[in-house]
Amino acid sequence: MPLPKAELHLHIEGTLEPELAFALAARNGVELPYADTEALREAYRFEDLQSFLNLYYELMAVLRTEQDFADLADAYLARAAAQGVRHAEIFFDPQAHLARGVAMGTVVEGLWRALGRSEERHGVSTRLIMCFLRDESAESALATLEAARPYLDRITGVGLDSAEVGHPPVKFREVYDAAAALGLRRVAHAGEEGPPEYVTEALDVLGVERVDHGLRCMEDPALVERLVRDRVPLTLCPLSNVRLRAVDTLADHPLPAMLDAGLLCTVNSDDPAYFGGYADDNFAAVGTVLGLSRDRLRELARNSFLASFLEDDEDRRARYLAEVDAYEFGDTVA
Ligand code: ES4
Ligand code: ZN
Repeated sequence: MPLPKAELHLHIEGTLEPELAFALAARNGVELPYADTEALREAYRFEDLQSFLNLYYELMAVLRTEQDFADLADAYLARAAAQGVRHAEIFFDPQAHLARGVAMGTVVEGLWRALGRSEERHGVSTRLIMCFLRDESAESALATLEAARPYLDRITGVGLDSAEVGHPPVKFREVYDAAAALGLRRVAHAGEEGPPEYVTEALDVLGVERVDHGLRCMEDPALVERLVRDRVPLTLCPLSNVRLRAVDTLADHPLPAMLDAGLLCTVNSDDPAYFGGYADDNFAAVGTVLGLSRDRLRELARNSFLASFLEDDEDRRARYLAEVDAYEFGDTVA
């Protein structure tokens, strides 16, 4: 039985496994430029974030109907449950779908078909976080928030993703102000490929409560001190960092140093279909390769619930934390 955990950095479009991609392509009459799932998997060799994003956006062409989004989310939730995930805060990228003529309602209602049944079916509670694509314009982000208005009862917060360098957080000041005024929680990717200044800007200008990745904060000791003092959670994604070459190898990952520094780190899977592992695969990898102790792994699991947006359900958070505390590790983990 895997350690109970919350997943806080997960792009639902990044859970599209090759088998489901081909099944949906056939169902929707969409041609994929790959002969079969094996040929597609061959394309999963990335140089950097952009080379991954090119494939990520290309494969989304198979997602067309509400049922497609429901099937995608349900497949993820089943896998997540098997990996010990009790609570998932799930990103989606509406602009990538709107641009292909797929309406906001199709995406949100489709995802909700799976999320609404997730507790009963998989024992996983969920939240939805709508991301803006930072390589699109600020006006497009504002229009996306406007398009989401009828669905805001299903959306907990907003995030910021896609190509980071050259698209600083300040570009999205207005839409984050508008999101805050609507009562939405705020997170943003920062310091994945971009500099530590983007992390500072996401905090100061966008008012984010959590930083997605935040890896490069380690280059700025004053920033680390601030993140520790203010208990700002970071949603790290170790296997993603290896595949997108943010670190040379997993053994070089700064997670142990970040924990030693007192940062509130969490471990997540980002785009698990592309990066070689779901939530517990990431935990297992950092446990073995980085030699994290059982206490450290338990701390990471506790952090995931502490950092989750469960303020509207503190009883549930307390139950999850009690489960982490009561967890007994098997013999296979160091
Ligand atoms: C993403 Cl790993 C990562 N970084 C930024 N944007 C993304 N969208 C999907 N995965
Ligand atoms: Zn991400």
